[in-house]
Amino acid sequence: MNSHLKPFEEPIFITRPLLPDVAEVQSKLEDIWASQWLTNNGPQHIAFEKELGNYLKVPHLSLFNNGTLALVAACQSLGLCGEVVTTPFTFPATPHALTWNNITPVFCDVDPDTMNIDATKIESMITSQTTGILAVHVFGTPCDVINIQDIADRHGLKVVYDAAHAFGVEINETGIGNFGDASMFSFHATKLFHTAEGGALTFRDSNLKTHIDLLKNFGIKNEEEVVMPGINCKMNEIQAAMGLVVLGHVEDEIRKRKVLSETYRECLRDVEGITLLKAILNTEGNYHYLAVRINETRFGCSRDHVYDEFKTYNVFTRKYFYPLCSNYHHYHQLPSAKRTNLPTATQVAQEVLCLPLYGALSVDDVTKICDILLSFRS
Ligand code: T4K
Repeated sequence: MNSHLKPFEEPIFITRPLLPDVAEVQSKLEDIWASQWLTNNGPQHIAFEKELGNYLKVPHLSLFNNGTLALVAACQSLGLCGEVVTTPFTFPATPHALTWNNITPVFCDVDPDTMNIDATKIESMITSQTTGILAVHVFGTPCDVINIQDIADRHGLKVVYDAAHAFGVEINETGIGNFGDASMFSFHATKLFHTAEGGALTFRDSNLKTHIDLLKNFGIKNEEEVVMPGINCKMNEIQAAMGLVVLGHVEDEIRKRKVLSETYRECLRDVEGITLLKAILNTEGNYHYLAVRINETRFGCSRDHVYDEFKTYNVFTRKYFYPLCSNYHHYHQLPSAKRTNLPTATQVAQEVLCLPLYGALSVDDVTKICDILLSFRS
């Protein structure tokens, strides 16, 4: 430990939830109590669905109790089956959503700059069994949506985006939820915008909204008709009320994170062996994560050493997403999971570290985190 740098007195986590004044939530809870309506498309749900659709600039949106089940429902509603091409550099929910639909994930390598699925390699992974592409906007950086759609159109495939990290991201002022056949957003407590737990699907096709709204409520059309074997993954009134409150503060949170992200960039810009994600042209980012790549040889120590050493300073970074999903024991036998098929993803997963980023941090905190990081160089 460097004698000039003292550990933080309180732990600094990778993130902390955006928590507005509890009085604001209390007031919404009083409305819920007065209505005696706790779930099943109540007034909070109706209001939140509308406000969120406007915020995300999407024509159709359906709320869910979490992002994972939203993804499972999207794959099922679009009729995906057989094989779906996806990325190994993601949270387990992405390939698991395929497995829960009896679909085989086919892992495609990633782009070294964006860490998203490499659109130039997708076609080589397509077989006669392929029905779709499930891509992830990792850390909020948009995928190559134009080329992915082009490949899908030429091969008759559906496109689903896991947009869990991409809340509020826009490409040329178009909400990211307008691309592909459906996009999933996660509103977990660790997300930039949250409803404690929760999620949403967005899509352009209004028929899909009708189908998905039935699917998430057991397939119940009315008191006497059940039209499909649906499931229960509805968002309840308390989650929706939380969403309405938090939505009013999310712009402020993004502004704060932007300042902190710029501080990180300023401090780490010219450091040998540290690479920050590049800004993408015509894209409005959301400053959700601060991911760096650490090249062991050039920086002087490994990502894992940095991760361990940070703990001694009470700083808890995360190795999102190590190990690769393709290395999980239930996927590693798949032909596409071979390391030789995934050289870039394998390297990225060894090098990426997410540093703490949330609105309640101060610029001084971030400067100190960077000083600590730089002190690890040998
Ligand atoms: N697709 C992608 C690409 C995703 O990243 C995710 C979720 C999903 C799909 C699935 O969406 P959901 O079904 O969850 O809606 C966290 C989250 O649990 C997970 O939602 C998220 N991705 C993932 C990236 O991060 P962990 O295992 O890192 O969470 P945990 O509990 O270790 O929390 C991290 C830190 O956050 C804690 O050390 C402290 C802080 N924290 C956490 C919670 C839960 C708080 O301060 N308060 C809290 O309430 O997975």
